[in-house]
Amino acid sequence: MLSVVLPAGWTVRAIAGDREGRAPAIYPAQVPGCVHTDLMAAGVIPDPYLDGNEAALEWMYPVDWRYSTTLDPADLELGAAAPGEQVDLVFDGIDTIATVWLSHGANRAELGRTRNMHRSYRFDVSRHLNGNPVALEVDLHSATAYAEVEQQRLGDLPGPFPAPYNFIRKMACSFGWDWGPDLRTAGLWKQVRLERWSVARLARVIPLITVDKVGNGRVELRIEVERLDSSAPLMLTAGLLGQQAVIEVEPSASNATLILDITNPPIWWPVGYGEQPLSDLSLTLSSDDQELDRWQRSVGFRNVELDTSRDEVGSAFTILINGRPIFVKGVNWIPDDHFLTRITAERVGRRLDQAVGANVNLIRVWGGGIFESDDFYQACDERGLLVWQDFLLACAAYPEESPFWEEIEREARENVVRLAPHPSLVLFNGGNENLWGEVDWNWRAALHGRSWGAKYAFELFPKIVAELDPTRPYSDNSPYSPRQSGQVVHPNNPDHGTHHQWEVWNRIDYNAYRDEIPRFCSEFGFQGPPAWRTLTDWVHSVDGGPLEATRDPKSDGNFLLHQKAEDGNGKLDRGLAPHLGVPEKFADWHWATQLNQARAVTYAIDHYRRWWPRTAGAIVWQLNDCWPVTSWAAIDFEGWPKPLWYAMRRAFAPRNIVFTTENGTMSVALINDADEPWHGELALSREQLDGSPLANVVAEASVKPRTVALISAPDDLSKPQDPTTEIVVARVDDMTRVHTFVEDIDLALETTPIDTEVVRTEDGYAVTTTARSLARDISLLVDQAAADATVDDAMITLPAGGSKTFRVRTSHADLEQALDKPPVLRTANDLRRA
Ligand code: BMA
Repeated sequence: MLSVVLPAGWTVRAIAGDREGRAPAIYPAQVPGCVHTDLMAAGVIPDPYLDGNEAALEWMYPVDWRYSTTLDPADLELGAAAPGEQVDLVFDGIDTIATVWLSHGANRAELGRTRNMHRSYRFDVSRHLNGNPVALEVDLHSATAYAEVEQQRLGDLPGPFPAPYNFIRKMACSFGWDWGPDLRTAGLWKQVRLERWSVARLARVIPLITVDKVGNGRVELRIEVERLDSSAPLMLTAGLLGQQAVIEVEPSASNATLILDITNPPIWWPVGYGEQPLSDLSLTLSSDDQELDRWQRSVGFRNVELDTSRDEVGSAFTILINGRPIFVKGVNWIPDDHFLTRITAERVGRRLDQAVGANVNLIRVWGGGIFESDDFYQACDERGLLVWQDFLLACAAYPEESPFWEEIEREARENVVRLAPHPSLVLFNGGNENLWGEVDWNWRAALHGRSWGAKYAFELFPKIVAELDPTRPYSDNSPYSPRQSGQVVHPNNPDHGTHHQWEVWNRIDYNAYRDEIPRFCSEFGFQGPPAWRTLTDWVHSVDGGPLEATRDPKSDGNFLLHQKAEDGNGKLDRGLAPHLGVPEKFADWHWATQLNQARAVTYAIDHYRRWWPRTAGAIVWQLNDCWPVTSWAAIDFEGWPKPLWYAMRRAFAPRNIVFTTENGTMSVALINDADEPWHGELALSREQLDGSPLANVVAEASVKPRTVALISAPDDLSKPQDPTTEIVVARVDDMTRVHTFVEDIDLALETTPIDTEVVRTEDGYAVTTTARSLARDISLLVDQAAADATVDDAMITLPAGGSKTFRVRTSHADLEQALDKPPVLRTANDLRRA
């Protein structure tokens, strides 16, 4: 097999629908790439992420585009197909509705049509290659026009947004989301290759990897070959960890199974449980000692189970790896850039490092995005990040009619096979909020008896997983209640399976997180704006000036364009009011909303962890952003961690101390998610904000590995004389946690409770803060000091007398004056004067 990636030399032009002639010329194009990034590079359109540009690009929705290049056999070292050979033109991904043409002079031949971004396409082009250059054209028809025609033809189906994203197999959030721009890209978003082969090639390789109870590994390789010569003898040879297995493929057969039994292979564990050993698994296809094709992946040995059994509460949802139940500390993942082809392996690696850095052990690839790149899953394998993969249905009813049924089947099959080698992948899930939508969002009336697409979740996907990859568990949807015989349970019932908690954020205060004990909360979250630098670099006021200089930045049109949630700013303010109040000044509001986001989300995480093993997972909505926006993300589009990231890191740390009040009794939960027992002394003190002691108690703390211990506080600790001036402080080892009896707005907080010392260090500064009185959530918003600055911690609460040194790294030597005051150094206290 000779495989050549098509070289540069592509162009793009509008061929229809450009009503005002905005893209009149032929422009250089990148493959992989898209129209938006090409036209941006050519200076035809402005950066869609900047200011109000997104809205000004709607003219692109109805346009048809043509991508062209020349297949020159001389450049491609391919020549013409010899007798007995085949040359295939392979598109790994086309976005989306395309007709592919090859032309010799005036002779134009249609190779085929495509209508699914989530799969690849292969065309036999042997008869078109005669040694002379040939023109390749890919005509991309407007995704909007296609989807609207399908919507008309089949009748509308309910969904959360007006755009008809459910009538085309294209990334749902291409059409905008409540955190994403509506740009509707078109392009060749993955590699295009020519593959020249003879006799046979590997058409499909599925490695099914399991480990038995005593630790022996098995690799079952299910192989399918495509033959040109049905009688040729074919040999398959697999190798792994020094072992080999060989099998002959019967003449005219196209399937074979190879087994490699490996005694005591190194075992792959999720991060926090052990190492992530990976080994190279190789497979060659040969005939008469001549190698025809080769396949190679790095794989790992581990087992996965999903426990959804009935119990006294309802139905569990617990992931077990190598027999060990795991508390999932998860984040939901969306595409890391709306322009997918800019998401380099390096960018993915950085983002996943940030996930691991926040003590996350699972990433959920959400169904409104894509099946991610091979780089993504490989990076998860290497880091021990478990992956939960949604099939790509999100928040809407989907047609079951042709061609959607066939396309969804093809994309599911292709991706289940593609992802099979990755030890990180531990769950396939049938879609996001479809089951829930049908029951709760008035879909039934709109559906008039039609299905919402239930057959995908209940029949097609589980059948495909069972057939192609029975080593991985499947769940019907998120949220869902595992189906038990004779039982009808609401899909979002917290006692059963997975649960999404969106009442908080949309309607009620975050204190309500603790009113329920879900078995597994796979979505919950709270918004906050991006880092100040990201916001002000990307969003200027509609009159062109700095955002913060306008009279009312929160009502500015550009600021609102970068806030996609329904009544998002209203919800932010209503979320702030009972806790921190709503500051007047924009800079204070920005800090307060970031702070409230961090507090709200970690308030939920603390609660979910306290209830382990009844609650077996918490997946925060959301880790990342796809453009500069106010959203639920912990890390903004530019990669700046928001205060939530630091707070989440602490809340997800292997060990944590959580205050909880249940049935009027205050307790301290000691959470030990580590393999070693936790022995220590829990020191509790009730004290004044200025540190004056009121009551003390010391208790022995002994917490078994992977368990939670509850220690109830005696009355003289938990009952304040004056809740507005008193707190309870818990200390174990070097950990300190503070409980307040009232919200900040009612707490007699000092507005300037800390002394600060800034000292220059080799690579930046050491900023030491010492509290004279309770100082809440001390944070250095270092993006506001320098573009290259980082800080090692944030969201630190110090009781009076406490001290903390923050390490700031930067190349700038003139930040002394900036680091000890707002807008860089902030506390929750300073909002009391805002
Ligand atoms: C859930 C998610 C996303 C959405 C988020 C925030 O519905 O599945 O669709 O972005 O809530 O509203």
